[in-house]
Amino acid sequence: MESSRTAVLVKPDGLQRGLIGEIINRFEKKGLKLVGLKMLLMSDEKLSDWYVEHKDKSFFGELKSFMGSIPIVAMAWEGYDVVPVVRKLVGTTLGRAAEAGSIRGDFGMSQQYNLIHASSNATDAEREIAIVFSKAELFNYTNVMDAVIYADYELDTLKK
Ligand code: FUP
Repeated sequence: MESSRTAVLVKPDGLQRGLIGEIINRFEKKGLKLVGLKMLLMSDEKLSDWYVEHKDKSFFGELKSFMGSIPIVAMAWEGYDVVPVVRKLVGTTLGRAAEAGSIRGDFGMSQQYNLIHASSNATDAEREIAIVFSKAELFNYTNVMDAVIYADYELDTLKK
């Protein structure tokens, strides 16, 4: 896999818990590049698109109502293999079972209140980024730190 983008949402519980800075800090320290950042209240329509894979599940309505209860913070991150890298930093769905060292593992106890969303795969990432960001809200720039984060042969892949 090469350089790509992934979508992250800090959910209402993450905002209430004061974890925005901590979460951004972890992704920055890992060596990922922030290419989009905004705060928004997710509409029911956006949430229905976002969680389309869960539309027939019993928890769909409750999940949407939780996610639309107060604003969330949306981010787009870029990097080599960024989708699986971010999923690993986020941890598995159930906070109380998530790996220590992951965001959910370090800060969460719940299934629904699991603080953060991260795209599952490249197709979902593209779809999710388009739900919350316009083209003008996504940025292309050179991260000078990439020169010490990646080896030359990895940088060559990133530039393609
Ligand atoms: P994840 O990919 O880890 O974010 O988790 P899923 O796509 O499996 O689930 C999406 C969201 O639905 C999770 F953040 C938690 C929530 N959920 C519930 O609220 N109740 C359930 O029974 C299962 C999932």
